[in-house]
Amino acid sequence: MCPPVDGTPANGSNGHANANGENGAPGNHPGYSAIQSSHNPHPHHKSPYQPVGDFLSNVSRFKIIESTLREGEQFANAYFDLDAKIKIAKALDEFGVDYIELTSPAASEQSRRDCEAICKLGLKAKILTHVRCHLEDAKIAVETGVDGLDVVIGTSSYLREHSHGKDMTYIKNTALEVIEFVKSKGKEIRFSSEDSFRSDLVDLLSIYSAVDKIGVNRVGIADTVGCASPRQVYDLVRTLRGVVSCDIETHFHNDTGCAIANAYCALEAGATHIDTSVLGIGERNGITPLGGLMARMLVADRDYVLSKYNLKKLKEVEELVADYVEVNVPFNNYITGFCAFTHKAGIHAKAILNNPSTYEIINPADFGLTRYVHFASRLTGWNAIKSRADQLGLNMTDAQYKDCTAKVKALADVRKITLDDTDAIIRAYHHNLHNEKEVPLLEGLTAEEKKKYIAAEQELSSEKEKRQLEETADVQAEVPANKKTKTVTVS
Ligand code: HCA
Ligand code: CU
Repeated sequence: MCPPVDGTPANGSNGHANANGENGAPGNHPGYSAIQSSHNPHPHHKSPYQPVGDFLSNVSRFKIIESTLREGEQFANAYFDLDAKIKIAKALDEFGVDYIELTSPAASEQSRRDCEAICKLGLKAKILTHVRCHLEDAKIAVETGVDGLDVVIGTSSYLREHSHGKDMTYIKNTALEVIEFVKSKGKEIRFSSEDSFRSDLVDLLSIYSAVDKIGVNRVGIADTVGCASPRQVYDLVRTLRGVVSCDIETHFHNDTGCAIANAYCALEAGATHIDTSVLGIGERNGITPLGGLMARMLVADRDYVLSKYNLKKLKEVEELVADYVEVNVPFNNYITGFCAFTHKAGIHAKAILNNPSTYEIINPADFGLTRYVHFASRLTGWNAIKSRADQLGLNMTDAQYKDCTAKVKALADVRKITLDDTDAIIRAYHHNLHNEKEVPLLEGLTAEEKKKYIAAEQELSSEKEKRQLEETADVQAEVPANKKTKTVTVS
């Protein structure tokens, strides 16, 4: 089901950042202004984005295993002390993730203490810890109070030869031993193969089938090196779905940019659980990002996503983690990137002002965010200027808006202008319509800029431009003749 982009957006802060990545209030965002849609824009209609609803698909009932506190700890910049881990775990719990995965308690003494402390928080999310497929690690893990263990061992020839050096028989026997042990302690257990996509298919299916038979809760597929394409994912998960009856967890690295698409395809093929991390942080360039997955899944099944996850918390969780790992939220981040809901081209702005769903598949209001229209560029159209003038409480005729827009464009050809500049031009233009004593459209231009502006203005006043303006102008609302021909002096 396609998310209807209906309702007017909340007029709150939306994670916009300036070029330095600092958070900026919307009002400080040069060239942009928050807009409210004028009416309920989106009648519910059948959508081309509807998921393929075959019997295998779990697109409408997936679960999230949130691994910021495990995979995320492998991010180059990450260092989480206990206080940070508690804050992040609580924020993820409020967001509504199903599981929180923690670094192995066998990794260090502090990791073990952190694991115990988080288990004692009494969160709604189940707590997992991620351990090597070793009995000794499993013994430490079951004593920490976790709900379950995610165990993993490398199965590709690369890892068998160059990492742990064990053969498939050893791997299978160890897996069975660890699983029996963890089950005997009443804990949930998942068995996963590292580097699944470069492992031998027969090896994989045979070990998954063996662990399924002894009652493992989930098997895991991991694209450890980020090499898999969505089609390969679909094929492998679908094949596995035919071999095991337990749940299927999937873990996708993003080295080749497929982490979200792969997660989605895995669900279509019958996977049940997706590993994520906040902002995608993890080893190298990370894994499926929580926010990006939410964007994808909201479009696929809005009702399910809204019923389970507190999307309005996304920005807060991301900012928390971004602060701890000392990075900026990327400008083009899913949902929370500063331009994720900003519309610029005149044609887009016009349509968005009429009905946001023309150029938006996601309603920012679902995330407590606001859409923006860029009012200050050579691409700005007269509908945007009309809307901005409206916001400023200034009324003009359509012909006057068009003329004023031409002046904004001319100034934007001279230099980069901001929203404040646009506002100043609109105000001055409006003032000049009603007062004999004209004010300059824009203060503070350099001599060079003034020269360029006058030239641009003259070009605009050329016959061709005039004709275009007049053709589109509202005949009943002519720009006063004395105003049309005037070249406005700029101070
Ligand atoms: C790694 C391990 C892992 C494990 C994934 C899983 C991977 O850091 O190499 O447990 O399913 O990517 O293979 O994160
Ligand atoms: Cu990983």
